[in-house]
Amino acid sequence: MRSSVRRSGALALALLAVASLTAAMGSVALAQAPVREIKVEGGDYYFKPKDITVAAGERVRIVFTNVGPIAHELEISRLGAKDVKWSVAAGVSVPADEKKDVDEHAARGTPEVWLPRRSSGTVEFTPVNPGTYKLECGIEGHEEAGMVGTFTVLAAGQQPTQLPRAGGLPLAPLAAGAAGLGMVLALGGLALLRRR
Ligand SMILES: [Cu+2]
Repeated sequence: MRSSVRRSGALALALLAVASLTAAMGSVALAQAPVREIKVEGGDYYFKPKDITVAAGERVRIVFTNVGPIAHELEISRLGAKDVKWSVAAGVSVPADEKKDVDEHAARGTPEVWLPRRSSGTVEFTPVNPGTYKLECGIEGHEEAGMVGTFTVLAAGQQPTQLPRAGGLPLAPLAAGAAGLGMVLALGGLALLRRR
């Protein structure tokens, strides 16, 4: 009897240890929720893809590559996104007036990146307002020549189907599962301790 009590106590402690570890793994996975990375190629005068769909509230990173022989922009007008951050690849120089313009757009929640010929850059942001917006190149005459598309924001939690998430693994359900398992294990451990 006595040794079985001791054994169940040890088991309970082991369960609690595994429980907290599992729950911790779950929260780490949640904290590192994947960014939806979308690669867009631009040239004279197109975007490929030209129609993009994401969900409100998810972090989006557009990697824009200008393969053309002249400068191009990628801009999502009136999106009202949160935390817009843009950058260009190392060694790519952006004229001061263009940089100022892109910075001003970012401050207003309009994602934009300006690129000289044959270069690449990124713009990262969190869309919050569902709707369909214009994806365009703001350089004069380019939209009319074909550098235009759509950027659709679905309601939060809706899953765009045409694009895989970066990494391809549905991390959020896995994380929730780990956290749930951690809770079950913790309850089991506590129940065992109480029985002593
Ligand atoms: Cu252009």
